This record gives sequence, C-alpha cells and structure tokens, in this order.
Amino acid sequence: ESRYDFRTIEKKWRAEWEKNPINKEDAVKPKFYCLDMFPYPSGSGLHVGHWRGYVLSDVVSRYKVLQGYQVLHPMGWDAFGLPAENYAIKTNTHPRVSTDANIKNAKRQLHEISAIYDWDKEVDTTDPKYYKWTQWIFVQMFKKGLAYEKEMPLNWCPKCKCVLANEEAAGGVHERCGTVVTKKNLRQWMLKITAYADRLLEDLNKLDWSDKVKKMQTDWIGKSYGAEVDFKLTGSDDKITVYTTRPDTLHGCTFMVLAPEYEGLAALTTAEQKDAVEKYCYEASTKSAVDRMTNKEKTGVFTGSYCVNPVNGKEIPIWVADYVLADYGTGAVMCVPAHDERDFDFATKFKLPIIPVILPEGEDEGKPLTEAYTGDGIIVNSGDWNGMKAFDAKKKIPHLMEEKGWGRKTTNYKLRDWVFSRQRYWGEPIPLIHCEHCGTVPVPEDQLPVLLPDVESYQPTETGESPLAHIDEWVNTTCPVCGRPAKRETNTMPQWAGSSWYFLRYTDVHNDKELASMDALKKWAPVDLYVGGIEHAVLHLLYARFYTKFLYDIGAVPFDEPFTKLFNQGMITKNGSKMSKSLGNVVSPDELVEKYGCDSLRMYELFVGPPELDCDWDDSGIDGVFRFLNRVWKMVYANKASDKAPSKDEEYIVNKMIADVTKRVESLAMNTIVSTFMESTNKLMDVTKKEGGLSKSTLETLTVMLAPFAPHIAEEMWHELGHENTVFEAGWPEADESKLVQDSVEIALQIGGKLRGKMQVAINVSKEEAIAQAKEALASRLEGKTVVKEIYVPGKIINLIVK
Ligand code: ANZ
Ligand code: ZN
Repeated sequence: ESRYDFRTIEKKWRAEWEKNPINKEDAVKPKFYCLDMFPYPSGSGLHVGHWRGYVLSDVVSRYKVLQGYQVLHPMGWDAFGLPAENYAIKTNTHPRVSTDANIKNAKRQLHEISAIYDWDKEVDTTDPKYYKWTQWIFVQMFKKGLAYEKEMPLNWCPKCKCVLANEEAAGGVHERCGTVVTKKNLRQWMLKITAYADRLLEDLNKLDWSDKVKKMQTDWIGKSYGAEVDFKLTGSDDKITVYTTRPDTLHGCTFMVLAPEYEGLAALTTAEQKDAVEKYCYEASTKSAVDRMTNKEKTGVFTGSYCVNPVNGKEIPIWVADYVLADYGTGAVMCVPAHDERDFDFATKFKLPIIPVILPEGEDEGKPLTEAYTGDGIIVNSGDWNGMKAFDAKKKIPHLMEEKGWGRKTTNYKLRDWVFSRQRYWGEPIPLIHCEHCGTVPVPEDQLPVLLPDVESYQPTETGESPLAHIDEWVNTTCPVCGRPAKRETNTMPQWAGSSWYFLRYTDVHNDKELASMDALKKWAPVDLYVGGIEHAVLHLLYARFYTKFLYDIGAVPFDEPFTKLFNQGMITKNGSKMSKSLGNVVSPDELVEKYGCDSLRMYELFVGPPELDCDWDDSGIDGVFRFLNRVWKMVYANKASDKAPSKDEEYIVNKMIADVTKRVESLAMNTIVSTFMESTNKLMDVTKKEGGLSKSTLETLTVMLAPFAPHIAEEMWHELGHENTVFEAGWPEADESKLVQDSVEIALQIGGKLRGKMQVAINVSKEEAIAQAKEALASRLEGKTVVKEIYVPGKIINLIVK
C-alpha cells in the first residue's frame, strides 16, 4: 500500500502484539523496570494529559527492549478511595460494581496508547488477593510497635463526615467538596513514620531524583537543629520548656506564646483571664493548621501569668496565640520579635517590647526596626554574649546552657506520624481485634485477608465511625488468643496504603505465600525509572519509601529504596488551566486517535514541550507530526527495493541521528527527539533528490529508531522492508563515530561586511546551522546588537548585518 493507512496498520499490529508480545521474559538479558504511577480508575476517563507520562514511559520501555533488556512495564489500579464511595452513597451502587466498570473503561482507553503493559501482571488494590498483603504489612508494623492508637483532634469534614489528611484540608476547606473543615477528637491508628525520619532524609542522597523533589521531601521531613530552654513560672515551681532554633537570640526574648492546646495552659491562666483564654482556644480549634501558620494578622490573648527568662532573670508575660502549633517542638515559643517575623507582627499588634540582639555586620546600633531582622550578624544587648557572631553562637550556646542546667541541644522534625485510619467503607479493613482480656491483637496471618463485608448503607455514621461498625455479625468475633467474644476494628486504611507497596507486587503478582518472592524482587526491583506527576512528590513517595525501608528491616525485601530514578512529568493544561471535567476543558484522545492515529498522537504528546514542564495543549500541532509520518512512509515505500550503497552524506545524517536521539532518550529530552527525526528526514529527502534515492540500510535504521515512538508504522515499514520478525528484535543502533567526521570547509565571517573571523563548517551544513554557528563564534562582538539581516553564501561567506 503506498498510502499511509494508519487505521489498518495500527489495528493489525496491535492484534499481533497481543498474540505475540514483543517484550518476553528472558533470564539471560539484563532487566529494566519501568513504572508508571498507577491511576485511580475514575469515571471520567483519560484525557491527553494522562497520555503524556504513559507515552514517555512506554517509549523508554520499548527503547530498552530494543537495547536487549527484559523489561517489566506493568499497569494496575489504585482503586480504593473516596470517589467510589461517594458515588455509592449518591447512587446506591456498590463500589465494587462502579470500580469494576471504571477499571474496564480505563483499560479500554489505555489500550489506545499501545503501551507494552503486561496485563498478566495487573494489580488492583481492592482485590482481596492483593489487600491480604496490604493487611499483612500492617500486622507486621503492629507487631514491631510501629502502629499505635491515639486520640487525635483531626480535620473533619462535617458534610462528608470524614476525617481528612492535612493535604485534603489545605486552605481550611475539604478539597473535594469545598466545605469548611472543623476539628473532631477521634481514636485513630497511627503509623510511626517519624521513627524513619533520619533514614528517609539521609537516603535521598542515594537517589537519582530531581533536586526539586528531594528538596520537597527534605522540607516535609523538616529536620531542624536547635535547643530546648526551660523558663521558670513566676510564683510556682513549674517550668515551661520551649524549642528554639535561635538560642543566640535568648536575650531578645520579651514574651512567651503558648499554643491554644498547650497542656498546662488552663492551670497557669489567671482567674481574670480565664474566660477570654477559653473563648480564644475554642475559636482556634476550628481553624486549620495551615491557616493558623500563614495568617499575617496575628491574634492572641494574655494568660495573666509571667515566667522568667533564665539568661537574664527578666520577667516576661505569657500569651496564648494560634500561630503556635501544639504538635511542633514543645508547643511553647520564646518570642524574639526583633528577629522573627511572626513574633514581630504579634509584638507590634499587642505593643510588646522589641529588643534587637543581632546587628548586621558593619551597621550601627540604634536604628529602630521596621521589620524583623532574620539574617546573620553580631550579638548585642546580650551581656557576656556581646560581640559573638550569631552563627557561631547558635552552636556554642546550647552547650553553655547545658552547663548551667536550664537548656539542652536538640533536634526536631516537621514530619508527623501518619494518621492511618479512615472511618470509611471503601478501604482495607484494619486487621485487628479488640478483646477485653487480651487487649488489641492482630488477626492471625493465616486468617488474612479480613474481607470487606457488604453493607447496606455506605454513609459514615454520625459518630464518625465507619459504616462497618453497623454490621454486628461482622464486628462480633472471637479473640484469636483466648477465644472469648471480641470485636473487630472497624476503621479502614487510607488510600495510600495500597499504593505504598504495589511496585513490589508487580514483580510477583500471583504469589499467595508472600507479598513477592525474594527471587522475583531481586530479579526486577527496585524500579529503574518511575514516572508520574509532581503532585506525588511528597506523600506517596515518602510513604512508599517508608514501607520499603520497613519491609527491608524485617527481611521481606532485599533493598531499602524503591525508586532508583524518578521522573516527574509536567501537566498538560488547556488555556492555562488544569484539564478537568468540571472546567469543561478536557481534550479527549479518542478523536485525535481516530483522525490521526495512535502513532501521531504518541509523537505529538512528546513534541508539545519539555516533558518536565507544564504545557498548554493545542490540537493543531498534531497535523505536523502526522505529515512527518506520511513523509517517512513515502520515503520508505519509494526506496524499499533500493540496492543503492549508502553515500557519505547519508551515513553522516544517519549516524548523527543515532547519536543525538540516543543521547536524548537517555536524558528524557523527548520533545527534541521528534524535531531531530523531522530534520534528519528532511535532509534525507534532500539526499534523495540529489542522489536519486536512499539506501535500504538508512531506511532500516530510521525505522528501528522510530519504533519506540511510533511503533505501528515502524513495524509495518520494517516488514515492508522485507523482514519477517518484529522490529523490536532488530536491536537499537549504535552511532559509528568515524562517520560523524565530515569534510569541512572554511567560511569567512563578516559583520556589516567587515571580516571578523573564520570558521570551519561541515560541507553539507544547512543554512540555519551555519548561521547559528557563526553567531556563536561571534557572540562577544554581537553582544548588545540585533542582527537584522543574514547573508549566506554557501561554502564561502556569512555576513551579519546588525543594528
Ligand atoms: C526563638 C526564635 C528567635 C525563633 C528567632 C526563631 C527566630 P523551624 O526553623 O521551622 O524548626 N517555634 C517553635 N515551636 C513552635 C511551634 N510549636 N509553633 C510555631 N512556632 C514554633 O522553627 C523553629 C522556630 O519556630 C523556633 O525558634 C521558634 O521560634 C518557633 F529570631 O525561637 B524560634
Ligand atoms: Zn482475648
């Protein structure tokens, strides 16, 4: 067929690859594990933004197959979670039913991408065969003391009647429904991720991840070095201990602020201030942590009490204010308004004294402060500490305080333990049993999974308990230790649970004895390339690392970091905003595939921009890619019976293309690859014109190299070129360096007609390339000038006219 009939071609090869997968396991080959962050099977389907990451990872996977790797490139479903449950509440459809329907639909849509997913290895986090192991991991953590119960004031959505993680309550409203979030005290299961804080921080060094994501994780863990200082309460033997990262500013502390939830607050509040403090604390309890920290307008109330600054014996007032958080440090802050912005705002509003104790080097004392000075400098107004450099003092003073007995060096983390329970239906039941005699005991491992029972109503209860609490015959059980009547835990796990270890399961999905065998894990994992959105930079990736480290510690996996290399693709936007059903700006891949074919859309997804950056979608560009594939098709078709030997020009073009494309796949600079292909093809067309045709080997190389990007057309062309086996067995070509040296010629460089230098260019250099090289060579002379005209006499002169 001389016409590029993508519909027939794509259908044909998709069917063939389904029968004979191109990616076969082969123990002698090296392995490559290329993983997409698995999707949540939502009802709304895939748009062109979803394709971006999936295409990129598939290109890498196919490239690795061509390079002779056995590639693990699996796909699955992160299918527990709120949307299915909310849908169930609305429509009274069992989440199993809607989830299965959504998975089926998403899978059909994913097929359109023609990725080499190995569907035999599909995982579904809601499958009891899978969540058996999610529960098993929890039991192991429980046994190691990493799971514990705690009464917690949690973010609470009064509308959804559900506890929210901080990230679900950002900005003080529930991210899904927009309802203002309040607080509710509830018994929760917690996971002690903080026990791993240091390792999670340290081991970032081992990873080939972007600095951006490493920094986000580092900030989230938030390790800080500082000191605790004890302040005696006036008129009492009690003391308040504060956490500070700036012990060097102790002399400038003019008041103290406690969190509204501070334990000893009621006891130290005076009778006159009691009502005001209580009212204030109640109001604070309805605000989110984020709001409390970021509100510029400070609020607070005096407690009526005083304490003594240990360094100078001065008495300072104790206030309560909601910018101090209860669960960070000690919940009490020594306030130094001269050098902390929040304290400055607070002192200004409530007319509390501001005493500067750090002076920027070279500046004179006595200037009144208009804002907090948070920089480095020399200590002043601080008795014997005067003259010390603040930077040195920060390290020295904690030791000094230790000698005096009223302070000590400490470190602190922003990272909190993980609130691991949800009061919802559609999640893994937490496999624990409460017995009056034996306490809380895990369900024996041979009785896992604890199946999620059917319920009549998915609505969480008014008390905040999960709907499971209503099913008496499920809740009532016997204690596995003493056999007496006991009750099941009715909380379920958060959606993060299933996604914290799924990458392990892919290596050995059908194993019913272990979460995955050591052999399988050693063979495939860790993940060599993990591709997904930047929105998971913190939570998912941190949880997954935590799980992996824990499983490593108990000997269940042979490595302690799951994702060797991470790539975060940017978002595809439409007119600047995120694609979403509610905004009505979703571009569906279906019509584009219908009109141009899968291969064109795959290449266009890469072509739209640097894959790590956000990019605005514009349908019109796909036409160019489509025309490019048509040109390639015609070129191959016209020359497929050629017996021409490759000319020097051809060899140069082909080897340059191999070198460039290979380098760019390795660095995932995918957008520039598509343009490289386009340029090379144009040059090959010039050669055809000049030499009357192309050699078959040139076309073969081009075909093989196109295969990861546009697999169907490549496979068809490969067969047109006379091959019987799949193109994916052809091997990725290597550039012959010796063919990259070209005959060159000297060109005179002029600016405004005056000779300004000379340079060597390749004989068949294009006009654009030659001029670009000339501009580079003349860069210093062109600085500050604009080139208004470029005159090019091939092989002789480049003359740049400037203004
Ligand atoms: C005195 C001081 C002087 C402070 C100064 C800062 C600057 P990072 O670095 O984020 O760890 N702090 C301590 N506990 C707090 C809490 N529960 N809620 C809100 N703020 C709290 O922050 C540590 C600093 O934040 C501590 O150092 C403390 O204020 C405040 F010029 O102590 B600092
Ligand atoms: Zn018991």
